[in-house]
Amino acid sequence: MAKAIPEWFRNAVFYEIYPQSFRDSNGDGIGDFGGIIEKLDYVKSLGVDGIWLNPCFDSPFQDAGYDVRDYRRTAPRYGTNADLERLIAEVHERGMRILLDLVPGHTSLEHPWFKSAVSRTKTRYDNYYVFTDGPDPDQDGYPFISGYGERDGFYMTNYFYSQPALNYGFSDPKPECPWQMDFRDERLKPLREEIRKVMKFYLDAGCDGFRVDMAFSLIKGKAGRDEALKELWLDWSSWMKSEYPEAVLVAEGGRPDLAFDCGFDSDFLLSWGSPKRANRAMFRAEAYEYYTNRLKPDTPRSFFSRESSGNSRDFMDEVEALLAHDGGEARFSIVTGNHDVTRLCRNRDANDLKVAFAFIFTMPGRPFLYYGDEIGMRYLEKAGNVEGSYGRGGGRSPMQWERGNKAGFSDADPEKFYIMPDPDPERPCVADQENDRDSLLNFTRRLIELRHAHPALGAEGKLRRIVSEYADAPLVYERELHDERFLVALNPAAKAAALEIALPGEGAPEQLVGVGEVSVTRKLGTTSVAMSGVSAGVFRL
Ligand code: ISL
Ligand code: CA
Repeated sequence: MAKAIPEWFRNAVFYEIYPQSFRDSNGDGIGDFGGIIEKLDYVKSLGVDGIWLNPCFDSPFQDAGYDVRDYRRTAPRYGTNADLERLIAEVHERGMRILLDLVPGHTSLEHPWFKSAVSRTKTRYDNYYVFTDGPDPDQDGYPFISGYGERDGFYMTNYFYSQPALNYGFSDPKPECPWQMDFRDERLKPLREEIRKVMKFYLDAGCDGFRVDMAFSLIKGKAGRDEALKELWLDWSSWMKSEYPEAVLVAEGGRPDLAFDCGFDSDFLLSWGSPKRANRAMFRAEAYEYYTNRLKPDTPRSFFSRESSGNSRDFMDEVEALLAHDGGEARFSIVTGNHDVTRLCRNRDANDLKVAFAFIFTMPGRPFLYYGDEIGMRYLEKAGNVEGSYGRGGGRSPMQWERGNKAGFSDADPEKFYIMPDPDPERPCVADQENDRDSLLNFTRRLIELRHAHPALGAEGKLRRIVSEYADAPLVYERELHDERFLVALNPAAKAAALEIALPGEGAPEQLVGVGEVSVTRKLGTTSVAMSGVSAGVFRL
């Protein structure tokens, strides 16, 4: 069974920092630990409780660091291990927490384990990766790379060709494929132990847990795979929870129900995890264009769009099912975006974003804010491929702190920046938005502040759906905890909306935050909600 969530995590809000793009402190054009430290007061000013830092480990950077060469050493371009410890200490000094990115599914080709495993000689690392027993034609549909290294066999990849899959075994090994080892095979234990020690290494260095990359990719197979994953993850998670009761694990799994059973404290509600992913995608903030671009043309678009032809019902159905599964603990995370998807800002202006944020920050769970989304940073279509970003580079551009061609990101010549900055001189920046009461930045701060001031609006408040069934109508829900009740009304569509809802009580409730015009009037047992196009309101009942 899953262990309880630590107290600090109960109502936590996170900020995702992509280290190479946040702030460069030594003028080489690449963000670093020192740069993040310089900006921690800003991060704190957002009101967030924790940071998720993307991989910062030694790597040949063929997938921006998701190809680890040495789990125990930070990438020199970000700083030393001691610098990381200093960052952790500075985060703690400000009363925040920090999650590192654990990548247990694969390493880079340059990891010593792989170099040893792929060599001609037999070594203790031979079973660390999935290799065929020779130039075996029966690869059982798995992705293998042939013709690399001296070993008489092919290696399985987990993502790019440069990310060989670590071997946690198969849930349903096939006798005709002897290279498929049973996930309980004793010979696989040393790798599990190594990864446990990597977690211990960083927990001892002070980090507060991990975001776990591709958490459910570890065990291969079809039949019985979920059960095998539970066994694997409960082993690690229960060890972690008993040794480090304050630490948390957040899965990148897209399946919060499975993640709960595995002992994770949360999982991202990602578009790709769900059997109904089209539904998630058309509603979710995170990735809808990314997916709709690949879906059939008649697929409904995101609910959060001005034509608002998507509906919110399927997503809310799924959220309710998840809440039922985890007993109301809401072990899922809705994100504004991440380093893999198009930025939410694409095809939306600041008001559209405010409506979407009003949703994300008043829903159950533990939301994650992707760096730069709080100022509406744009998705750069022309970013090109940088360190294996391929289609994803547009959302990884340098953080825009101030005006000017360097944007306060670095002292280096912008030509030397790690990745292309937004070329538009009118691009949004922190400095401008700090001074504007109505900016997206200050709106985001108010939402996060409200969430903390009123736990009913936060992770574990009860969610009661009032309206979610229409394709082009508002989404209205109530949040409640102890003696506090709030009404949230969202109308992302361009056209105004008016509806009557069943909500006991009299008088006009107090509006705490909003965008556009939303009025709620209650008379003789009927509540009328009138909303302008592109509007949102949070009301105290
Ligand atoms: O990147 C995606 C789409 O372009 C996602 O579907 C991605 O495959 C999925 O989110 C897994 O991503 C994670 O592992 C990858 C790494 O490249 C991603 O950056 C990371 O978030 C391999 O480690
Ligand atoms: Ca630097």
